[in-house]
Amino acid sequence: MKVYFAGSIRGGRDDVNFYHEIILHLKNYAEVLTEHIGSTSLSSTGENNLTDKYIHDRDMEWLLSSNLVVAEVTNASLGVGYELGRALENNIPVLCLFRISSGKRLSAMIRGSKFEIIDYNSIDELKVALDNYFKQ
Ligand code: 6K6
Repeated sequence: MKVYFAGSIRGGRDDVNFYHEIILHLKNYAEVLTEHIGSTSLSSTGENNLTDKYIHDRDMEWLLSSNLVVAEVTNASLGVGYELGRALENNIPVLCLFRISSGKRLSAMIRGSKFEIIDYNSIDELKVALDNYFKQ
């Protein structure tokens, strides 16, 4: 099982510690193709020597090779929204994770779509929900 984990990068890195915890938990169930999303050394503005075209093409290749896309969608991100649309277009199942305790409201384009969504308050609560999801 290959999971493509999506989380905000240039949309803002405030939730990086959540991404890190979620990726660690997902690794109990699957190979996570995008572990770097949870790395605190990857900032929204950080120097990197990869071109945007290289990042897009590499990430699309990974996404299209995955069995499941898991996206933490609390922090809005254009890139994550794009990835969710591409997953839908290619019939790849999507699981969205939204932290309701953030006080934010999830975009109607995500909440109103046919994506499966887990609303959670804490990482511990989310881990239990993910365990139930993968036991299905
Ligand atoms: C480092 C600093 C700035 O940019 C980087 C390297 N960029 C990326 N590296 C890997 N994946 C990326 C990068 N930029 C976007 N993505 C993909 O889009 C990831 O898979 C994320 O799920 C999503 C984040 O999009 P934005 O719009 O928040 O950047």
